[in-house]
Amino acid sequence: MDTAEFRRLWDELAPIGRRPGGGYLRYSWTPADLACRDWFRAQAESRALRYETDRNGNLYAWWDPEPEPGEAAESGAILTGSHFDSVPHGGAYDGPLGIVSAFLAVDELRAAGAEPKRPIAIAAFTEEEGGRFGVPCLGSRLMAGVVTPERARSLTDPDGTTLAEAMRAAGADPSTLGPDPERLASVHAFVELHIEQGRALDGGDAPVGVASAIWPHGRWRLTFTGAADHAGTTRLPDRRDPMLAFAFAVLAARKEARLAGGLATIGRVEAEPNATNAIAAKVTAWLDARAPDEAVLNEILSGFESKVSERAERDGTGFTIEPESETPVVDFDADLRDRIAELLGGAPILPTGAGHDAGVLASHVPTAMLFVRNPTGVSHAPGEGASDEDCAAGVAALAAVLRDLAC
Ligand code: HGY
Ligand code: MN
Ligand code: MN
Repeated sequence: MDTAEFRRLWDELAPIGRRPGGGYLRYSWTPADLACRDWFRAQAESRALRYETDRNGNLYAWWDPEPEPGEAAESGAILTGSHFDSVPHGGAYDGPLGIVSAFLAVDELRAAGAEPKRPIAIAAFTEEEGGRFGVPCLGSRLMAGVVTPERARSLTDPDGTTLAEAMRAAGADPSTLGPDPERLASVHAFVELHIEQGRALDGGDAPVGVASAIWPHGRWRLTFTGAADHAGTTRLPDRRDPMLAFAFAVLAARKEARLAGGLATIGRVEAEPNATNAIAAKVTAWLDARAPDEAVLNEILSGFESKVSERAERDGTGFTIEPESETPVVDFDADLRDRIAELLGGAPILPTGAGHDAGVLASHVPTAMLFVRNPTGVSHAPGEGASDEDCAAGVAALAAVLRDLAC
């Protein structure tokens, strides 16, 4: 795969959803998402790949085998692909790199005259980031039955629009949402290529690594409640200001994570009434916590919850913490992992703290991930990137894996 071919296809998709500052706003079921879906369909159809949308709004481009007369195709599809949606003002590569690379890998296999013995499908999963409706990997979790269609339909975005309303406004039908066991059963293996979200590969010789595991992680909604009042006339002792426990919580999250050896982030907050000259009535924030194992994650959460509860009580304010999504540790299929690492000439094997649809599907089908070197490690931010050379190497690696598994 030469870099010019990668760059040509990459530049076709790159403008969709890009903001003037360089970050991306590709929220599911918005015009940017619909433009990505149109792009996906055009890529599928221009390659005579069978285009399909499943009951949960995930997309597929199928390269179906054409067995010789009297022969039968092997059962079980090899799925690859990733997601289009981004975090607010996220980077260009998180998600789309796996989809663009999959189309180019199919091109490379065809150029080499390869023919699939089993179906190959390129997938684009919806709402992987949870950037609009708050639950990550929603498309794959619905397919796997991990999230109920009722809960999904009622999820709301920051404007209060439900997923069902957003889908209908986009011309999609939310009544079909639900588990798709037959589809899962039809998958022989899933291999997701993704930009590395970290710097483990940087400085090494290998442009592509293979995932071993995804750290256990989750996101929790924090609600701090107090008494709205006048900023200029309410004595300090008379205040029940929820901002105090919120501010304490941000620092407590960091301290508990540091002491326990994990990660904790509070990067999203909403204050009501959000007025300069009024004491807040309510503060809502979200905790993202991750750790190398469940014990450390639980240690962070229990320390955080007890200390913040104590502070809120002292301030005469309310505090609740509710899980929005929790992902147990994911260990990718060891045989598939080792087979791919060997195929790629002894590619480095590394864990990640980032969640992926591959992490959801790993409980149902043999699953692997390829990571393309990210020289800065930056992700979920406009500075995310990888060199065209490494992206082309990722395409070649994915093509080799698809050939090994399907042709
Ligand atoms: O947030 C994550 O871990 C992933 O990038 N969606
Ligand atoms: Mn992401
Ligand atoms: Mn991603």
